[in-house]
Amino acid sequence: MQNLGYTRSSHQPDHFLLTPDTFVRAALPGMRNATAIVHVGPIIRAGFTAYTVEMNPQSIFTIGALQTFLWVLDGAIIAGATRLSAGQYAYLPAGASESISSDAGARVVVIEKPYFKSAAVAPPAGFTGDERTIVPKPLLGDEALQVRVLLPDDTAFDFAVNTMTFQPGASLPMVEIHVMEHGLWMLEGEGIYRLNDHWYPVQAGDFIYMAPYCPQWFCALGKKPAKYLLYKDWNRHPFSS
Ligand code: UGY
Ligand code: MN
Repeated sequence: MQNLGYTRSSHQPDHFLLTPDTFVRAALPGMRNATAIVHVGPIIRAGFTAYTVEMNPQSIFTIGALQTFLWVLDGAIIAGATRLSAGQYAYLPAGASESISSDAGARVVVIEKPYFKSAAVAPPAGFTGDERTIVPKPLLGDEALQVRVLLPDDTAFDFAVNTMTFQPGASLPMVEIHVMEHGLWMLEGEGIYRLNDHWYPVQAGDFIYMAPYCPQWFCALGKKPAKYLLYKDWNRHPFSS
């Protein structure tokens, strides 16, 4: 499968777009019969790791050394006593070691981040959730752009994970430039992502990393909604690092 050296993937100093044709799979320590596609991590000075684990019914891996967020892309996983399927998710605090298996195969997003304590609040406890139970909120009053906030709006959490759903033609209301970094999984649909001075066609299956202060803007194209899962660091003073 070669395409004369062409790919939509692009690696720039303050962002990258990774498309599935360039994904490279390798097991991480502790994984059995599973592989990981590591999208981003501390090697490029990101403050978090983001990877997708591909599982079959014999797969098992352990998470929880760092605080961890899991999102099931498809299939189903078993985390402790809980079965989670597509659109369901889990938050684990640092040290809550958990074995993840799958009875039917799955693809699961894993986000890990060192927890930055705040003197004002106790660290959060672990929990599981289901995106379908989250009431969406229009972004700045735009009904065509709905945000679902997956972690509680609580300063105990030092990061946020949201889904954002854009009707065709809907866009971010401004070019954002901010201190937070992002990891982004395109879940559905397609559109144009502006990252710094590049405009990329993007679609479901793509991953995007945005470094702090990377100019960013998105507009959904096509005939059905575009949706992405978005990580950002949050709720901490800039000296917390
Ligand atoms: O929350 C955010 O920073 C979000 N609006 N950014 C984005 O979608 N690129
Ligand atoms: Mn943003």
